[in-house]
Amino acid sequence: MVLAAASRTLLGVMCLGIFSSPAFSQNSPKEANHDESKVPSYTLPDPLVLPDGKRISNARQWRERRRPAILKWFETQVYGRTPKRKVSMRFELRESDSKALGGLGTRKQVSIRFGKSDQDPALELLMYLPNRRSGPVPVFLGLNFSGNQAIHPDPGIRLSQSWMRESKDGSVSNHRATDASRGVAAGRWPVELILQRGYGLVTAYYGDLDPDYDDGFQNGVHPLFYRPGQTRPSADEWGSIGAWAWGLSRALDYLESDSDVDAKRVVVIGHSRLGKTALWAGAQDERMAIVISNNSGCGGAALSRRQFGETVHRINSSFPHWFCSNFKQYNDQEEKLPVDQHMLIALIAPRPVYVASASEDLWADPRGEFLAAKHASPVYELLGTNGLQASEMPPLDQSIQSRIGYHIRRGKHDVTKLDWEHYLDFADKHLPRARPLP
Ligand code: GTR
Repeated sequence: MVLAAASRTLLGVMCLGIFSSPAFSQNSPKEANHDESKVPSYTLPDPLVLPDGKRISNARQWRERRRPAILKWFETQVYGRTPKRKVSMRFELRESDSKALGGLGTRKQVSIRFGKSDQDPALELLMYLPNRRSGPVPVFLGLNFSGNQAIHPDPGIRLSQSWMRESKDGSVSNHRATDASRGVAAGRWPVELILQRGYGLVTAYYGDLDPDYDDGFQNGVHPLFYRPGQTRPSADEWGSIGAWAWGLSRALDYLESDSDVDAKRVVVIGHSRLGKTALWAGAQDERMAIVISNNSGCGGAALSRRQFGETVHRINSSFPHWFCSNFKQYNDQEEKLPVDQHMLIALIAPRPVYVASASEDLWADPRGEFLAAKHASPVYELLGTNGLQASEMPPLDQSIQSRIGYHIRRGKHDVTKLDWEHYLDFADKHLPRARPLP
């Protein structure tokens, strides 16, 4: 049984010499498997066992020995190291309206400008804060796929000026968003509901940080960090997911300076590739209070070793720029990965984390997402809280609200109102109490 097999310890793989002659798989990825009976038997690395076989038995050992080692594996083998160096950053309030959405909220738009020149990239934040508030508010913070103007038809939202993938419906023309894109993604962002529940929403277009195509990292924020003579990240340095996650941390830097926001109660959320990004951001940046992964799949919440739906080889072929180059060593060799994605979730411990799947989203391996959440739980328990309190996947649409939350929604790869309702309940339950509303 997978659960039993998965709880065994992987020894030997941690031995450093194992990658001395990496066998890169150059051929095209195998046909995707969507048949549970064809999932290979696999053994997961145990997050609580050191490479020398010693068991981690207290929070201090986790904190000082095991956690840094796991983080380092993800940095050097999966997403790539995020530069530690700081770049210059300026915050500019571009616009605000205290009577947005018929008076329900305040809209603010803030540019975070990186680097010294106006040609350098900027992250354009769109914020809605509930007007019914009694002090700094908790917020949901998430990147969006199609520009801020796509998340709501509110005509006050500034139209994104960043590069976007061409689209046939007229919402993008010459790689720039048009007015036709206003509100096209509104179904994924129930702004009014979020405000009515007492939370703010902060979002930004992910392409502001790094346009989502493989250009050898010549645009976006990567070049800001190149050493003299460097022209692209080295094999263990960040790819696009790393840059998007870095941007979430810079948004949080801004939020720490905004007295309308309670920066200790920021819930980071992302869907799909941006769900991978949210998990990686929350693993690295412990200021993020809660992390929510919506249908994040391969390289997100799903266990790589199951090879169900999208695989490491497939994702590295379709999106060669998302992860670090070292990750390609594991194409068709998932068993050689020193980590698996349950350990990414464990890096967030003991902070609350929520993993959500969708029943028709087999590409993202719902069961693999559930199992990763489950196998992160021993770390939560070691740290004195609960993990995912379920031994089997719950019925469709029902939410488990333990310290690791989980649901599998009926339907497709998407973010819906039902997902948000569960996330809002989760935030209500796990964030330190907000002040009562006036
Ligand atoms: C798919 C990709 C997934 C997921 C998704 C998305 O094409 O295979 O890993 O990230 O895109 O982000 O929409």
